Amino acid sequence: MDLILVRPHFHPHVALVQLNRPKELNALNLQLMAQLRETLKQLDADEEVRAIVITGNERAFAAGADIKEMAGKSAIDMFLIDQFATWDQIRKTRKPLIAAVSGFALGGGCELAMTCDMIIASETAVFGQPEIKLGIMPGAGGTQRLTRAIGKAKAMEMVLTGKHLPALEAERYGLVNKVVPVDLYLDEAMRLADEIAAMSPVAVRLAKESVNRAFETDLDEGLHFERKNFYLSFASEDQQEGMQAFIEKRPPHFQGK
Ligand code: DAK
Repeated sequence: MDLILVRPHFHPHVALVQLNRPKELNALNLQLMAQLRETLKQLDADEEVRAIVITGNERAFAAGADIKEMAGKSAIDMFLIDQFATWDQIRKTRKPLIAAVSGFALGGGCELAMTCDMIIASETAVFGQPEIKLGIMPGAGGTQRLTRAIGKAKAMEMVLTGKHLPALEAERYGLVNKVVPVDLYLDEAMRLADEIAAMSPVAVRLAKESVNRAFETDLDEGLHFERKNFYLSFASEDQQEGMQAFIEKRPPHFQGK
């Protein structure tokens, strides 16, 4: 299997998805991407799952799309394969996605990490968009998401030279939420996922949608969207439970309703 799905016993509301082509540094071939798309679709529909962690292994999150698979392709082949549909579907996952990154997150690997909502990195993680060295350019959101995350000057340098960005710098520029020692990156990502999974799934979904809007619209429209989702959160049983639990000085038990 190019992908391993784990439902860890001690994290009842978190799913862990592991990219599993270690010999190829988790190069993202069509088969792996299709499996990822289907797995995320299934997890998105599973009421027990409230947050999803995507990881690779210590050496590589993913070293990019599979160059050997892409090398002989023509523009029309690429058009007909329509990998963008797969990437778009992954992007539309409604539950929170956390990338737990160690080692290489390059090209499509960096783009996949950035498609997630948050990134926890090990000290050994390196991010990069080296497509330019192959005579192409990023195609799965790299020029857009990297620029929004770290600003034009740094993004331009990375995209035009293929230069890597080490974890601590990535954290300083705001690409990464937190950098931890290599033996802790997965635990830290699972801890963050647990923390989110303890919240109201309805409120989390509405809030994720609203934060994402900040990147897609102007301020007026974003505020309008936020207000509609804010009102909607008052239609949930979780809102009643959250506020009642506060008043009764007890932890809330959110049902996602
Ligand atoms: N594809 C295929 N194989 C890869 C690979 C990749 N991206 N990266 C590494 N491998 C393979 C190597 O070929 C090698 O295989 P063997 O020779 O053992 O058979 C094995 O993994 C170990 O790699 P190395 O021997 O090279 O290991 P090193 O530690 O020496 O170097 C490295 C690690 C990560 C610096 C190096 O492997 C490297 O530079 N890899 C390529 C990085 C890269 O250029 N990535 C960007 C690829 S282009 C699209 C969406 C997305 C994309 C395109 C289209 N659509 C929606 C249409 C994305 C494009 C890309 O990502």
